[in-house]
This record gives sequence, C-alpha cells and structure tokens, in this order.
Amino acid sequence: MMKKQINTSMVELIQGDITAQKVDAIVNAANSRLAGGGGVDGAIHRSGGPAIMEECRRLGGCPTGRAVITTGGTLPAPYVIHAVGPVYRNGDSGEPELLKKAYQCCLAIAEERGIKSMAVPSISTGAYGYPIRDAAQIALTTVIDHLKKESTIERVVFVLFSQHDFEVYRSLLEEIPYHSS
Ligand code: AR6
Repeated sequence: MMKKQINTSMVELIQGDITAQKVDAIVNAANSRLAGGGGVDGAIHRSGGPAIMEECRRLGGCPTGRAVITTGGTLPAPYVIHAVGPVYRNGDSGEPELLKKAYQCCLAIAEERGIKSMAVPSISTGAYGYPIRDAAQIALTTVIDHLKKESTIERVVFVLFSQHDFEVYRSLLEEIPYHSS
C-alpha cells in the first residue's frame, strides 16, 4: 500500500480485488458494447449481480475513450463507472489520448455525482494489451492533474491485481514530482 497527498485528496495504490473495495464508485474496464467479458469486467458482473447488466443493456454502449455510470448492484460500492479504454495496436493509433480520455471521463462523472472515493483498475492493460508502464504513467498523471484542480473527490485508490503491476505503479508514483501551489 502506498499513499500520496495531492492538494486535499489522497492517491492510494493497493494490490487486490477491486470488487471488494468499499468506496462510492468502482471503475470497470469495459468494452464499447458494455456486453461484459473476462478480466475485471467479468469479476464486477459476477459480484454485482444482474442489475448492472440490465442497466448496461438499457444504455446500449459507450464509445472508446468515454465512460458511463450504473448501479453497483450487490457490490459494496453503490456505483460502477464503466470506462472503455483502447485496444492497443502499435501506440500510434491514438491509444494514449483515448486512454487519458477514458480516465478523464470517469473523473468528470465522479465530480458530477459528488463521488468522494473511487477505486480504479489498470484500464486496457489486460485483454486490450496496453503496455503496463505506459498505461500506468497515463493513469497516474491524469488522476493527479485532475486532483491538482478544485475537486470533490477525496480519495482515488488504484487497485492493481498483480504484484508486478503494483510495483510498476509504485515506482512511477514515487518519481512523479508534485509541488503544491
Ligand atoms: N480487480 C482489479 N483488477 C483486476 C481484476 C480485479 N478483480 N481482475 C483483473 N484485473 P482487463 P482491459 C486487472 O483484461 O485490458 C474484458 O473482457 C487485470 O489484471 O480486465 O481493459 C472486457 O469486457 C489487468 O491488469 O481489461 C473488455 O472486452 C486490468 O485489470 C476487455 O476485457 C485490466 O485487464 C477490456 O480489456
């Protein structure tokens, strides 16, 4: 576990299962059809029950680089924010911008809803093949840049599934300079 204060908010890193997090919202790494699947998406729908998929069906889908919010069903978190990250091709097909936009959209939805705490997985770095180091750099800087501005979000917890991913995030977060204004 590692923590870093950004203005009045906390960024935390833990290794674990996002479905167990007691926060206002957990973020899902979804696909643009919101059709469910494996990885963190599968785990969220299994733990949260059918109410989440019912809402996803009604929403119909979500473009890559965007996010939508549903109930958390039977999860400890009342809301799930379904973010659609890019499939990684060669890094030259707009992947960095789309990944950044996906995180920004989650943060904007959280602000709109007055969400104070959120748990976030490493979007696109499983089935979608995004190299972990590059993706982690985008995830961390996008969240930190957001929290540097005025924000109602008090706590963002990155939940990394593997020890290796946790170590990558930890070494990057240690390096990121932060000067409070
Ligand atoms: N808690 C936290 N992180 C997890 C968990 C969990 N319970 N389970 C897996 N991870 P992925 P993507 C990590 O593949 O790359 C799905 O089929 C995993 O180790 O879940 O954005 C969707 O339906 C990895 O580090 O998401 C889409 O079709 C990270 O979560 C597609 O995969 C993301 O891996 C999305 O691919």
